[in-house]
Amino acid sequence: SKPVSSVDASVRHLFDDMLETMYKAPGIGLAAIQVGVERRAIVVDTSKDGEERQPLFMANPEIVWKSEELSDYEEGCLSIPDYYEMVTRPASVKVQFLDRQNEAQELTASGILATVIQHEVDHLNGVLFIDYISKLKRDRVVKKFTKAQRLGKI
Ligand code: GNR
Ligand code: NI
Repeated sequence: SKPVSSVDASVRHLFDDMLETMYKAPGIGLAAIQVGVERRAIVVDTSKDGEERQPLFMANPEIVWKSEELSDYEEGCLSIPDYYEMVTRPASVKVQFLDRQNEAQELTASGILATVIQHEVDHLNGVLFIDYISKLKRDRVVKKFTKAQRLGKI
């Protein structure tokens, strides 16, 4: 995905569309490429059901630091429906980005937020969580979706 030159009204509109799609899914993160837009924009909200929503809007997110400590999460992806697998990633990351107001921000995240930010930044670079699992498991998933597509089920 290509960098956003600046967060203007059109990017804010994209953010709003993405947030609506993410909440509707429902999901806790979404990258623009998942809605067919090749821009470096992601939205994330890891707040729990019933709690106040805490959307994060990030343009040109860049992970500038990763902890040595690792953590395992069972990941899923809206672009790979109904498939979940454990993935090991750095437990904490520092990310720099442009916010909704086009202001440079820096955030240090841990827990599920760190995992989701890494998952979304990967999408911008054409990387999916299944790229971290065994070849045997990945081949099985890719085969299943290739077949579904061939049969017109996707
Ligand atoms: O909704 C999502 N849940 C999730 C759970 C664990 C690790 C990553 C994610 S992101 C995913 C939504 C999605 O596919 N974003 O790209
Ligand atoms: Ni995903």
